[in-house]
Parts: sequence; structure tokens; C-alpha cells
Amino acid sequence: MAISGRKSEDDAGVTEAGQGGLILRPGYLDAGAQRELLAALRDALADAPLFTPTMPRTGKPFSVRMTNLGPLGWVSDRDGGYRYQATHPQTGRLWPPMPEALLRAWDEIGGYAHPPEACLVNWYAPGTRMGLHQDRDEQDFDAPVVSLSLGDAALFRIGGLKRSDPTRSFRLASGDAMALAGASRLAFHGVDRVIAGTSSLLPNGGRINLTLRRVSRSL
Ligand code: MD3
Ligand code: FE
Repeated sequence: MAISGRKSEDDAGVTEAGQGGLILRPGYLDAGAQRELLAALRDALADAPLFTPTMPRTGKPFSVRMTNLGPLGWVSDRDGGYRYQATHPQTGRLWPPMPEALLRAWDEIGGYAHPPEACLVNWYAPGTRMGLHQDRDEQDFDAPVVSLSLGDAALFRIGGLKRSDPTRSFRLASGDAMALAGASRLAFHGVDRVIAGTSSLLPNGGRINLTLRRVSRSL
């Protein structure tokens, strides 16, 4: 497809004033672009299968399963903790490349001069949650984080720089894109729940979130 996934220009991005740097683009990927991205992901997952990260020290498994695309991938296990590395923890192979549609989303929504280095693929089986956390394993907090959602909608929650700051929540639906920059980059956030039956993209339900990140500092 030529310019896949671009809806018309008039569904302009929503910028949250009170939450500096949060940009929401509902319906960024149309149905065809969602299917194309899913097909590319299926190929990538055949090479870099989903794995279950475990918590540093305790070894408690995450409820979300993950894999990565691009030069670096985010991993976690009991002994090594949270980190980025170039290889899949189980296969030892390099992560597959990011599909073109993701690089385009990074440019269009993130608008950052340097390319993304990691695309974390989160797989939420129906009923899975992700607790409130900050993303701070990167060196470059000036770069935005760009997220794309596929499949069932999620109730996403975001607060401030302290865990105790007030939060608000909204739905992220299949095809929605979001960028977090500036003050939002280090905001606490999480996924309260996945809302079954809200998308027919994935035949058995569930949700995929793709998070594009810059890891290294580029001066
Ligand atoms: C807000 N993923 O992988 S994506 C994560 O839906 C993560 O899978 C969620 O939080 C998910 O770390 C949320 C949107 C997102 C990504 C990074 C952020 C929101 C963010 C970083 C800072 C603030
Ligand atoms: Fe996060």
C-alpha cells in the first residue's frame, strides 16, 4: 500500500494541555493498515517468539508477554534486571527489523530527529493488566515514546511524575497512536484492563501494543 494507515488530515491529533507532551491520534491506522501491520508482526513473531519476562530479584513472571523489533530490545529477568539488549533472550538471535509502517509512525507522530532503536511488542491476553510504572531504562528522555495499539481496546491510565499524583484514564483502541514527550515522558502509566469484544482484528481477542523508543543518547 502506498501511504498505509494515514487517515485524512482532518482527524487532527489531540494534544492534552494539562498533560504536557501527550499526543493522541485516534484511528491513526485504518483497518487495512492494521491488518498489514499485524501480518508483518506475525512474520516477526515467527522469528522472535513472545517470551515472558520476569521481575528483577523476585523472578515473578510478568502477566504481559513480550518480544522486540529493531536493533535493541527491552528484556527483564531475575538476575539481569531491566535492560536493553540486541538479542532475544531465548533464541540468542538479533531482533527482527521494524516494519516500515512503524518507522513512518515514529516520524509522523514522534517527530524526532533520530530513529527509534527499540520496538517493544506487548501481548495482552484477555484479562491481562499492566501495573502503574515509569519507563526509565533509556538514556534519552528527550526522545518521545510512540505507541500503537492493535486488537481489543485497553483502559490506559496516566498520572504524573510521582506515583501518588492524580491519574486519569482513557481508552486506547485498535489503530490508535499515542506519543509521550516532554513532561509526559516520565509520567507513571499502566493498563487497567483490556476490554473484550471491542475489536475483531485478532480472532481470539486480546491486545497488542507496540512501543517505539529511542534508547541511546544521540548528541
Ligand atoms: C506513558 N505499555 O511497554 S503504551 C510499556 O499499552 C507500556 O502496553 C503500555 O507502558 C501498553 O512500558 C502503554 C503507551 C505508553 C508507552 C510509554 C510511556 C505510555 C507511556 C512512557 C511514558 C508515559
Ligand atoms: Fe510503560
